[in-house]
Amino acid sequence: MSLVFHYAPWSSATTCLWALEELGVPCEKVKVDLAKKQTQTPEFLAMNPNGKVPLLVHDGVPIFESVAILCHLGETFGVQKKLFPEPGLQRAQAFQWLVWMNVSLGAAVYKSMQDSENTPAELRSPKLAAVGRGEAEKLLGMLDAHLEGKTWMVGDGFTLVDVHLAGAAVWIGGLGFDLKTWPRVDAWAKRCQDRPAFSAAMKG
Ligand SMILES: N[C@@H](CCC(=O)N[C@@H](CS)C(=O)NCC(=O)O)C(=O)O
Repeated sequence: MSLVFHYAPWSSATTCLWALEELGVPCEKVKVDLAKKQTQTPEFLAMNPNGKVPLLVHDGVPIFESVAILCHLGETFGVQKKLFPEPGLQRAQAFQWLVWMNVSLGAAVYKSMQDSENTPAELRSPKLAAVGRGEAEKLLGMLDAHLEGKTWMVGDGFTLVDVHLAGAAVWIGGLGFDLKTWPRVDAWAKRCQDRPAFSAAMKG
């Protein structure tokens, strides 16, 4: 079995890196320099025409998109280690929250960045950013309500769903969303980040 993981530190790849640390599966890690446009080389694009990290190559088969990688890692290595639900309704809930993170909360947070310095001046839109911020705050409220009376996102134990969502919470907190506004989110994210695998992944 061979696993090669292409990543950049502090990027969309970080939660997959954290998942790999939690799972403890042997994996070759290849650091990609985004500033040098190393995801746009012919060699990289041949593996991932989407031109982005994360990229996992499992036995020669490339898999891109962080949520797809997390689901694959979870199904393949996580069930036995109790880090991913078995097939069934809890697994459906795991898929639900992982997808929700990227297409709902993640998209709203990206929209809220439309007036930031990272957006080219001609594309900046304070109005769109305000709409995105409102949407993201509403969704963080939804996450807070979900966590009422719960220690972890899905089922009774810590899973890769916690990895992905709590990793995203670090990113969201760094963008000026004060997580203390959502105390259950704040406490759960800290609980997840206390894990040694999180610190290992952050070292990149
Ligand atoms: N939806 C993708 C997003 C991936 C993504 O945007 N990756 C960025 C880093 S955070 C990237 O590789 N950018 C390089 C580029 O666009 O050239 C995922 O979750 O995997």
